[in-house]
Amino acid sequence: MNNFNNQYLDILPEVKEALENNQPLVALESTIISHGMPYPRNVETAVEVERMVRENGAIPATIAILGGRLKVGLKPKEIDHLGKSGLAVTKASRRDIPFMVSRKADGATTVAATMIIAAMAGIKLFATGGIGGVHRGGEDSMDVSADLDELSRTNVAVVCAGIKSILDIGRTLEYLETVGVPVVSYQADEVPAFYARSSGFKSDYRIDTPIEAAKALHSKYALGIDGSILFTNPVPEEYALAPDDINKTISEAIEEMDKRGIKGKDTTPFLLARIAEQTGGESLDTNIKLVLNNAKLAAEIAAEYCKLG
Ligand code: PSU
Ligand code: MN
Repeated sequence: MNNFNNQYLDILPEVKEALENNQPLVALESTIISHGMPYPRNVETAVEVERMVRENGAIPATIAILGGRLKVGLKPKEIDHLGKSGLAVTKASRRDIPFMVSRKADGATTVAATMIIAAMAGIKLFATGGIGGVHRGGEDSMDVSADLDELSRTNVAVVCAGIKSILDIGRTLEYLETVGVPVVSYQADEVPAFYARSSGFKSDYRIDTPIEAAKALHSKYALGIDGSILFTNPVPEEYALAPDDINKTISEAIEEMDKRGIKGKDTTPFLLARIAEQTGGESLDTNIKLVLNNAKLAAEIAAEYCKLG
């Protein structure tokens, strides 16, 4: 349901026009800018990702909350502001949106919050790097990202590079099965593990073309089955990190996090920064490449989805 007259939304003219004309659009999140990467590479990446979406036939709409307005499509100045402000901007998930609005505050939107705002605008495809999930030790801490429930209820397909091994991949997949989110891998049989191309876990379905992805999504919504399809897209071979090496780095980062008593929403940003530091920036390079790769696939799926009417 398009709702681009929603009084809380500020939709860039180019995005509005694409919505009105059933042209392909790809939503992009902003937590990845403020909390996922260091400045200035975060801003450079956000700009590059938008370019990648365009080169592959879709209009990008980076989503954030600025001064309490739900922004669908950002101006370069606004992307720069989010990147420069970094951790000073609130990481905003589902629970935070009403407070950012009522306080006229800024929020960098997570996967969950970006999905909500994209759905309000009527955007069907969303590209990111990684989603949240069940954290390691989540069976005790109950640290389960709000992204997972959002995927079960909000009608926006998400293209990501799989489940990062800072998370408990097996439990994350079990949770997604319980809440009815199909996990699909692109040109692969296994769910990729973000930095690495394989996780050892088989996905629910394999697809090999964007048109197959678009058809599955179209069927889901034609049937009135709410929620997302999670398309997992392995990082290109040449940028992938060796699973054993990166898993060792991740385990050490988690140990350090526990020692410092870091919890809740601060865990993911801490781990990403720590891993980038420990790999001498290698993980950051991989992270950027995989996001670009996902932006391309999301644009291709969006283009096919529009053709289905
Ligand atoms: N994974 C990444 N980079 C990120 C995130 C996850 O590789 O920036 C962000 C996304 O915005 C995701 C959020 O929605 O972290 C999940 O945070 P939490 O686990 O606190 O729900
Ligand atoms: Mn959490």
